[in-house]
Amino acid sequence: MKLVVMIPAYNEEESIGKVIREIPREIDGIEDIEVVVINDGSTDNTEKVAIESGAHHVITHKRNLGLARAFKTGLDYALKLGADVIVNIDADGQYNAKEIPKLISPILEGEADIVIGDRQIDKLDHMPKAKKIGNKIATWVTAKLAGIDVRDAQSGFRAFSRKAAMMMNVLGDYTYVQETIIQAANKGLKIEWIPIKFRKREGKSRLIPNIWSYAKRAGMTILRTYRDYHPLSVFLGIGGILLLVGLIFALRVLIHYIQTGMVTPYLPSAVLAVMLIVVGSITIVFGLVADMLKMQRLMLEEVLYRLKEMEEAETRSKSRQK
Ligand SMILES: Nc1nc2c(ncn2[C@@H]2O[C@H](COP(=O)(O)OP(=O)(O)OP(=O)(O)O)[C@@H](O)[C@H]2O)c(=O)[nH]1
Ligand SMILES: [Mg+2]
Repeated sequence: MKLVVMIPAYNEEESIGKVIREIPREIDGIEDIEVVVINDGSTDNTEKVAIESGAHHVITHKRNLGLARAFKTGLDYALKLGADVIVNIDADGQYNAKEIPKLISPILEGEADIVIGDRQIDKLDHMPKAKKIGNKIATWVTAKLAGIDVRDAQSGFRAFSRKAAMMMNVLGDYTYVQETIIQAANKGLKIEWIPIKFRKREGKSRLIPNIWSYAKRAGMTILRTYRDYHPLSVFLGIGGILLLVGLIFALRVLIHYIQTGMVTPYLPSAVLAVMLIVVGSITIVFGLVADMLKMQRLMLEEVLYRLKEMEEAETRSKSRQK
């Protein structure tokens, strides 16, 4: 069994060394452990410190592409290395890598495809109140959209089985955390939650300049992901509401017409009714087309999965021949 620990990092020279040093070098059931740092266009010494601290691979984006893209780079790279289990941990030192054996245990036991560390934010003294509320709302929305039990959607300490990692197609460019949960739920993967420690952040957050910009950008990714998996209900919902409101206006005009034989005083309502009915109907038709596109997407994802499997089998047979 091979474990790859991946660490996306953006200007984390202060903390990345400790994170790497905390990674256990021997774990029961694992023969090989490799550490991959994805240095996302850092302008400090993150790369140098990572190498000096014992990272086996440092992949550098020439410029800052964002956490989600760095996560995708790391996942692809870990799969190319032939990982059986992949752990993602942040570079800011808030998670304790010594908890990796506990995190990967359900995957090694074959009980889960993905394991996510639950920071139990209710119990955290060092997290500001506003951030706690934001975290709770985002977790609740993710749970509703994914339709599964979600304890802490924003946690960056996670383990993936090879199969789960191959199934992830991260499309957002800001954060991957909620998107991967919604995808996993839709693909029928089993997610398990394990309570973990979460330390106070030393230094400023790289990802969250303020809570509103985070909410806006993460919210967009969450909604997009949901739309991609449930286009029919999204467009049918929006179109249905427009159509219903349009019909109510139309009814008002019709009743007046039956009573008086005139439409004129209600002309604005009549125009609005027609507009709403037309836009609502188009939205519903659009939903049907989007549903067909979803089928294409699912098929493409299946093809992508098989391609990754083939690539992986090739890597394994090459490394056996060496
Ligand atoms: N690759 C990459 N990583 C980033 C970027 N921004 C943040 N990160 C990394 O993502 C991890 C989480 O970022 P943080 O800034 O700690 O955000 P957070 O943990 O959600 O929020 P805090 O509670 O403020 O720490 C850290 O390892 C960062 O180095 C980025 O633009 N690119
Ligand atoms: Mg952090």
